[in-house]
Amino acid sequence: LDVHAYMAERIPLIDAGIAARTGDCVEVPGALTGAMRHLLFPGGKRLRPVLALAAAEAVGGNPRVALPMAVAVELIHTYSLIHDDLPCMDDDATRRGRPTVHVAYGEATAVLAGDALLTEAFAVLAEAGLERGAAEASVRAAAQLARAAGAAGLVGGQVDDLAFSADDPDAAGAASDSPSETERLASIHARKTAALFRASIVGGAVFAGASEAQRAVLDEFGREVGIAFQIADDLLDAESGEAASVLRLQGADTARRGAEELLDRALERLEGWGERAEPLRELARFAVRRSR
Ligand code: GRG
Repeated sequence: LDVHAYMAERIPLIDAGIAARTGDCVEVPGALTGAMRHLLFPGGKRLRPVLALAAAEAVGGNPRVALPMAVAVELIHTYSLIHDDLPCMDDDATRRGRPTVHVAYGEATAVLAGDALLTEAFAVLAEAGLERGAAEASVRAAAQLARAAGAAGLVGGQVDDLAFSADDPDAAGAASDSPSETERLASIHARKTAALFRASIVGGAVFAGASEAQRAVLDEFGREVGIAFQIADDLLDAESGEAASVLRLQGADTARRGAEELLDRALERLEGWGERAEPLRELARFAVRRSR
């Protein structure tokens, strides 16, 4: 399976789904719509939404049924990037070679565009439940996504990461029994990055009717692939001369080996899932071994 061809085939469906939720609308101020779409079109790799569709396939479903999950997760991912770039966070002027949202639209509109994308993600899931009679899947997917995005997931991971990057153990709530630096970073990766991978994959499969056992396997698979992806991302940052938190704790070779071990473990979990899980396996390999 050619993973690039697979992605090229699926991304137009995802893009159409995102465009349908973020188009011009008389009730929405034009500048807000522009700010919401700024990082969505052109977008990034669309890795999380493609994973959602592949997870639906892996449990025998039509990938299209997972489209609400794919759209919701990309909206959340995009909101997190907009807020991460803000002056009060990473203070980045460019992302993917273009001005960040606050540079293009002003800080207040960037904050509000993030808020609107976060809210819209849950509207997508709730409405999918109403429109398709997929109420249970929609509630289950929304619950997982809310946990992944909230205080115990993305937001909490970001809080701890800001403290970690500032190297301020007190701000991270360090106590005499505080975890080692390695555990601290692993926990940040698990919440800041892997939680959203888990939600994409489990949520996509949920819309295709995944069983409890399948959901449990995919949850672990998503966790391992998500952490390995983050390590690989840190290594790519380091190669391009940026600060990489993982390299504060271990050498690049050790980190690379760790990512490969996580990937192997994740792939082993899908042994016996057959040909229909091949896109999910290939996407996992791509996430961890890509060159950018
Ligand atoms: C939640 C308030 C709040 C702020 C945002 C989690 C987070 C906090 C920001 C995300 C920024 C970041 C560097 C997260 C780590 C995960 C990561 C490497 C994201 C980049 O993902 P890609 O490579 O991005 O999939 P593209 O550009 O392809 O969409």
